[in-house]
Amino acid sequence: MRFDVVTIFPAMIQQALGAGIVSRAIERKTLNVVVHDLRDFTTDKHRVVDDMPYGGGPGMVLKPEPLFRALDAIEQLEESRPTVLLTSPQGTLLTQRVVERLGRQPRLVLLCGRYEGVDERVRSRVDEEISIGDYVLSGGELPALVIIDAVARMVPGVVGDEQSVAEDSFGRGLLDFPHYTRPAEVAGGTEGQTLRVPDVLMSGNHAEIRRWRKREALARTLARRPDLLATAELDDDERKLLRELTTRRDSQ
Ligand code: 9D3
Repeated sequence: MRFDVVTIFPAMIQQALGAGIVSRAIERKTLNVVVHDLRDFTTDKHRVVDDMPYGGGPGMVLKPEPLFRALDAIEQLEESRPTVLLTSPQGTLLTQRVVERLGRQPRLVLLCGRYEGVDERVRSRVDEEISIGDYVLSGGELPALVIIDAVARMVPGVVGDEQSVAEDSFGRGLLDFPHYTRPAEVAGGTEGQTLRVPDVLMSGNHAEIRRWRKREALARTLARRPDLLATAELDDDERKLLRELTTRRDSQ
């Protein structure tokens, strides 16, 4: 899969792509990420990418021509027409469902917004606007990195363990169960308490462990993100466990 990123902070993207799972996939050529400096597509001496808003008001707006020139250049680079995304607070909220849909595209162009936004006419070349959540960021670079990370994980071979991608609890719409590693007992709780690993995880009874994990994942989802249960894909066993969790009056 190929990503082309257009930004006024290319170093911010390059730096973040230099470490981690995505970096390894780029080295293996499973992924290709090309970062383009928007200023390289200006034609004036001062490489100006922004200007004041027509109609007045605070802040600056990204000018349309450098973005159009960048898109023209990127579209020339390969045969197929890429899907063009614009990071924007007005966009479709990024969810795992959206991530899976984007992961089926062979080529994505990410235009990183900045300042108060981009000239509205740029949207005539954009297939979809994406927001990563309802909070205010300084620009679209971190959202672009979030999109690349999440979407790249959908590409076969990017994450070493295909099983873990398939089983990722979020993929089925539930929160994760609790995880433990050695030692079985550790000091460091509040008031000098020793903290233990639940016995079931050391029992070697894999059927029981599976059931405990299902119950914990459901209990957590119920407590923290009950909204997810409306759309989660539950098997018969999980539906039964959930009924038990919701009808138990003595819980908490
Ligand atoms: C006063 C109106 N603001 C829009 C909600 C102005 C504004 C805030 C932040 C305009 C641009 C930005 C910069 N943010 C992004 O470009 C952005 C973003 C975000 O702020 N939050 C979540 N996802 C995204 S994707 C791009």
